[in-house]
Amino acid sequence: MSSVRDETFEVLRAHGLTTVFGNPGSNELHFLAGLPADFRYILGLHEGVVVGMADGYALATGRPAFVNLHAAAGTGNAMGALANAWASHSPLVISAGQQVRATIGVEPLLANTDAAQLPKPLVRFSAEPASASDVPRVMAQAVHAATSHPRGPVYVSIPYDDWAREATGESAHVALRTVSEAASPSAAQVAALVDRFSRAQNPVLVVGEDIDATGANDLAVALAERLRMPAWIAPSASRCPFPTRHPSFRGVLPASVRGISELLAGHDLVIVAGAPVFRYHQYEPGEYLPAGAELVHLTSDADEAARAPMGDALIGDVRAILDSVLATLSEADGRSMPDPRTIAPLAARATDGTSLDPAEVFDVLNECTPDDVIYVKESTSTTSVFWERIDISRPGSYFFPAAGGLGFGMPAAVGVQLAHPDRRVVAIIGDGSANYGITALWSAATYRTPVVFLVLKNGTYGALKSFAGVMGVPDAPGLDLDGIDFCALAEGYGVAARRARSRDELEAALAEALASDGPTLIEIPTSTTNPFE
Ligand code: TZD
Ligand code: CA
Repeated sequence: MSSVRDETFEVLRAHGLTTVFGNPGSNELHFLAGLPADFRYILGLHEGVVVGMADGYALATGRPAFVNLHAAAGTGNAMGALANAWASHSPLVISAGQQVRATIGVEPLLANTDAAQLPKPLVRFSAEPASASDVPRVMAQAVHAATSHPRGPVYVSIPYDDWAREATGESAHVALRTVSEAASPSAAQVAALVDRFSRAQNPVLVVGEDIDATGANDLAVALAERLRMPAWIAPSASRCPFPTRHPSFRGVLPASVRGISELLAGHDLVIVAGAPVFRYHQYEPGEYLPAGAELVHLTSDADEAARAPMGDALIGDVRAILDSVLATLSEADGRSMPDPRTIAPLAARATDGTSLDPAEVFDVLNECTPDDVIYVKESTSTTSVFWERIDISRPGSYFFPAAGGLGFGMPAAVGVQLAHPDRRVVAIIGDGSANYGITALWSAATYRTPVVFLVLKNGTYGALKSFAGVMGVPDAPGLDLDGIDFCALAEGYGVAARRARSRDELEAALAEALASDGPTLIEIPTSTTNPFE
């Protein structure tokens, strides 16, 4: 007779969920003890790191990732990471241990009181099964909820005395069933889009993370070329859905209402594909759209469609919609391709040999990293200069925290590297951001994931200083963090470390790091840049 635990493993196996990202406690030991040989456990030393690694893994594979957290305290530690996973539609199947069923009511140590409520509203589904025998089915329900569009994290709390209980023996049905989707647009919807796109005199394309997530990057390029229009990445970009050296590419839109309408002035049609409309940040009110412009929004997320303040939305598989439109859309007559951007040569600056300009760091990366490098970035003040300079042309090559929650970068880099052992991951991390996920270094060392961690050390929360200027509040305390030795921290966690104060030192350190089969941290003293310039 099989146990609830055996049948739950069958469900996880059926969905390829044999990697467990976790941090254990007494409630989880019954589940983990004697983990089947076809499963592997990836330990993170803090739950934000556990979920960040799983997020990177899910984003890079395009498949669900399985997480095992410790009850309420562990789930609480993971909430910041869940905010990012929610915004990036990451299919994370999160399980959490719970105290023995009969004791939860009297709240013993490490009971998860009102467990299903705890992770809301950052999960698409949350439950504690009503009985032990229902655990395998609820786990399957969670997987299907996580992977159906718009996809996202889900949560299941399991009392630890459930695992050894006798199963119903009916879980085979649960493990074997599939749930698939058919979200192609109708012929009439495609014809309406084609008509609208063809009538536009001066259209512009805005593409978002779901273009990259569905591998529709080539279709976005084809659409831009067909209509000979400029292309922007939607604000607060968490992925790179458009090749940055394509003649149509203009950059990432600013994350403010006024900033966007000013930049898009003169366009009569804004075509947004695979992004919310829009993920704003700084509050700069104004007109949502420039005068005379209409907006068409293509999205797989019904909530995104519903909450947008302007435009006509079509909900469906964005890749399928673009494919159908391109099948009949004619070339734009009488328009030529936009001129490519010019990338300014490095501003001549007196280098005193003690720090590097972030622009120069990105130029070195363009030169020294392999063509299929994957960047994971969490350095907030360097966003504008990064998008100006970096050369990214392949899908799945860039990840940034989708909700802006710091602590994603270092762990996600480890998860992405685990997902793609054949590609190299370079993590570009601010000296502020590094501290939220620093224990990811231990996981990188332990599982020998050869991530190259670049810590850009400007000694401040640089972006916040710039924000303080924009907001007219210049004297906030707590914006400086001098005196952290990241090389010592890296070595403490078992990661090789170098310091690079000049272009030559950086090139040498990068070459050495890329030749190694283990992780390396390179600390780079950098000058401060303003993301609003
Ligand atoms: N805490 C969390 C979890 N997420 C946040 N986004 C913040 C705090 C606030 N915050 C930002 O939005 S940017 C930033 C903070 C603290 C500064 C990050 O500093 P850094 O990067 O050194 O990583 P820069 O390039 O110096 O800005
Ligand atoms: Ca900094």
